[in-house]
Amino acid sequence: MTDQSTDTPDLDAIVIGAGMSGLYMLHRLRDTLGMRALVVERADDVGGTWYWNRYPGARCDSESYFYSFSDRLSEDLLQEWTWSERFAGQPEILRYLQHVAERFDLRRDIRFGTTVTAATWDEDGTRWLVDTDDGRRTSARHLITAVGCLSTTNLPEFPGRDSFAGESFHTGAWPHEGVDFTGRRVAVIGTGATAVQAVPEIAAQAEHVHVLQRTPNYDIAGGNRPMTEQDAREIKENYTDIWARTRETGFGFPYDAPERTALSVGDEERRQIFEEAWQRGGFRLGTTFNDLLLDEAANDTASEFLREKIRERVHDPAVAELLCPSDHPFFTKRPPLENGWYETFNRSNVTLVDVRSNPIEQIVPTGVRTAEAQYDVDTIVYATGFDAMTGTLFKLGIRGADGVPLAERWADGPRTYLGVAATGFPNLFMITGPQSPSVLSNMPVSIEQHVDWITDLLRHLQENGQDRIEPSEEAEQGWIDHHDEVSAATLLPRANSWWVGANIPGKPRRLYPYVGGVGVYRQLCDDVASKDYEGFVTS
Ligand code: N01
Repeated sequence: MTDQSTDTPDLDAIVIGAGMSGLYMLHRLRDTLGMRALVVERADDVGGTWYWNRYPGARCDSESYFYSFSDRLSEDLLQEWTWSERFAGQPEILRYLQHVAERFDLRRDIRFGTTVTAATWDEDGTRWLVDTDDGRRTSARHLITAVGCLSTTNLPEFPGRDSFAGESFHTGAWPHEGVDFTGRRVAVIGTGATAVQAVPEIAAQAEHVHVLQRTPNYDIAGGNRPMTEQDAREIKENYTDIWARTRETGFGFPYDAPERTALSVGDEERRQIFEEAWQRGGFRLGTTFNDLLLDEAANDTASEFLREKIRERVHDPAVAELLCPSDHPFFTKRPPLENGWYETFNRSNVTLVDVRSNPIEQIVPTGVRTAEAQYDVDTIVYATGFDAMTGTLFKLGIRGADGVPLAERWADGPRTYLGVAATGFPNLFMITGPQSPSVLSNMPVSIEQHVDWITDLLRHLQENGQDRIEPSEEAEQGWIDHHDEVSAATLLPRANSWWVGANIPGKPRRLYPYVGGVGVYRQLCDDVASKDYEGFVTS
């Protein structure tokens, strides 16, 4: 039962989530604004996505040296911390975030092991009342969601799912003690970025792995390798330039922005450009030409280059064809980065099962039954993704000024101003919310931009003696129209991706992240701020 008395009546802000965004937000609220703030976190420690996703092979697809806090948090930390690999593994990123929590003494204002069950706007008190599963109600002037974009797991409702007699795991809620696959027969459902990391590791241990694939992806070579002393020295010397680039480019990466179109060069030259980007690894391949996401003919050249790579690497031509995507253009679903994924299908203990033509019908006590066969296994790994962007926001039970739940207000899709605020929900701010660049960017760059922007806005309110702020209907509709227009100019809406909500039955289909680019978005946000927060109504 909820204790209706508030236990800390004079908090300035409640932040939900102690991942990268919640940690930085707390630091800014306390140290920049001198506010009294509390973070509520459902896990028993900091880390967010890096706390939960402990599956074998979990690793970041952004290079470690720019998947971190920038000089905005601490120049000293940047110079002191040395990453061990070009692409950091989950344990190292978690250690980094734990270090940040220690270094800035953040834990004392985080309530761990606590889930928000409701958040109600109190118009008379001009504050949010936040209920948690420990029966407490806590209030604060401002509510800031720092819940991540991929924090509600998607476990498909296969008939008989709970009848399985073996062990089953979702990759996004992996046991802390790990899973020993030695001698086990395993079914992995899904072939997204997570499965692409996990399957090679599982296959190295297990007796046999059946990989159940519905849609093949255009996987890009990861190119992970140890960070050398020279790498680290060069990176640290160049951090000013690196961060400046991440803040200006389309996806928040410090890679050179492409200036050419794919068809402006000859076939041989284009191939060489793709090959060079492929050899260097990571998302560079997506930044080779400036029209890959805009023009189907341009995109086809990259798609075909990647299909050729698959055919070169997978020995069995029939398996190679099954792994070749053909139903969507390159990068209209998030391309996984792979380190040995395709070679895994040359192993004798790995079988690819096409569950597009042969759909999963049922989970049975001994395994997975498809339309054509039954696969008896000891363990099922659900690498089936997330109810992204809105899944967790809706679970918070947020009710705005007119008592309307956020989930109801957004029944036809998210409605935001700049992806950070929403009409009818005063003093609510979403870090990397829907309709902001978020998952179409290197997350830390977008997280820092949002946190810094929210911090400036809160200071503006403090300085002007204002207690309440929300976007006007007109400004919100203007942002939605702009967002939709930019989305429609790209190829992204064509694919059945989680970016458009296609992975969750009944979810409104529209592009959830903003595709206008990190640099453009930053400029738009700065313009709003420079015009006294144009589009917001304050009192
Ligand atoms: O999830 P996904 P993920 N029957 O949704 C399949 C980030 N990430 O966890 O494509 C059969 O991409 C589904 O099939 P289909 C990254 O942004 C980051 O892999 O819908 N199959 C798909 O193959 C990524 O994009 C890092 O046809 C079903 C898979 O399950 C995001 O997380 C590392 C099914 C789900 O793929 C999500 O990746 C890893 C069904 N009923 C992930 N339902 C970093 O680098 C779903 N599938 C930081």
